[in-house]
Amino acid sequence: MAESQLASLASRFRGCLIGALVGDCFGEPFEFLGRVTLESVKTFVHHVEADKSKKDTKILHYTDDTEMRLSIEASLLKHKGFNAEDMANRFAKEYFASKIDRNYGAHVTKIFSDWSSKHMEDVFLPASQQFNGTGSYGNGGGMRIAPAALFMYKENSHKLKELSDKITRLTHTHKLGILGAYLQALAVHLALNTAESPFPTDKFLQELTESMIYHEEETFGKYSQKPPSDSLKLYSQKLNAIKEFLARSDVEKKELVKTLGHDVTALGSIPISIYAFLRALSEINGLEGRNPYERTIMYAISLGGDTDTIATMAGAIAGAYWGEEAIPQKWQKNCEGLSVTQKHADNLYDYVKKH
Ligand code: AR6
Ligand code: MG
Repeated sequence: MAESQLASLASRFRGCLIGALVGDCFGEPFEFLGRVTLESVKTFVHHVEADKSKKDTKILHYTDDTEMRLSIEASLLKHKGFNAEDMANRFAKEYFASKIDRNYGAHVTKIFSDWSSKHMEDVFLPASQQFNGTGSYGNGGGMRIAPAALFMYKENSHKLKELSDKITRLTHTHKLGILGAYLQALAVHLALNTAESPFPTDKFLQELTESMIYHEEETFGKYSQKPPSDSLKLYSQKLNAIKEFLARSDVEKKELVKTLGHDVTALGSIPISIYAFLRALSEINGLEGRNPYERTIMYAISLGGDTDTIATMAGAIAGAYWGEEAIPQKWQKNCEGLSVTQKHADNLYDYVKKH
């Protein structure tokens, strides 16, 4: 696909969800490995792209990021909107039914047990009791939120936030967990709605930053919860740092990770995912001949840390802009869950077209 040619909306719906799936499956083998380099990611990708007849080419499994995303899609489609009990049931059912270790966050599974073992009058209660009542600020809200942006394609950002917040609060009630999921949802929503080429980076960052400043003031002015200690405590500050990094050509991985993070927290992973998408709009040394979607995934994984989740979030944004055609067939075919992901993307597209 020529980089200047924009994909159709149907292709972008597929691109977003398949883009997220591939990021999760490709990122999983690298999750919290001590030393991840661009070279090791390239070796892995070459292996995936090698002839399938080779015995050692295995299907790549998805993790909790995708398992929960699929439940959100199925629930939104079934109920034509948010239904808390149904979504919670699906989250728990998939977790307990899975024969594969999907590598869930250490605390979130307690919520699934609470839903299953107690008669829950209020499905939001167990999440609010996590971490001594402060709630989780893990990146579990952001990792799975892309379908909310598709579902709200025609709606404004306030409606998107309402849906994103409800979905996130089922498991994450800390303000940073909720705000981070919304930031990721908004990034996907803006990418999906961007009809300009080349991609308008400054406008995109400005819209994200303005929205974060607005909601951060609203949130931290009203509530007593304080952000965890970190050098940059707010999403808007990290978005400003992204702008500065993009203006420079000499940014080392160490500096990026120190400033933006690459861990399991929402604040420590959603900004670097957005950065990976934006950085990959331009050529990257060592990734010559790769298209911007491929660059996004390979570069995101090379940043290390929580690689499956960072690559899934970056991949959802990239796929929503570049469309399905930008994702190599060989990459797609090696991922578990491709056909259900395609079906959900098509059904969400049909739903949005009719409503
Ligand atoms: N205080 C201290 N630590 C916290 C807090 C808090 N309030 N909130 C989160 N953490 P969890 P998730 C830390 O269990 O967000 C998978 O690998 C704590 O170390 O709510 O759904 C996925 O692929 C906690 O164990 O789950 C994602 O990468 C961790 O954040 C990630 O895990 C995760 O929070 C998603 O995890
Ligand atoms: Mg992860």
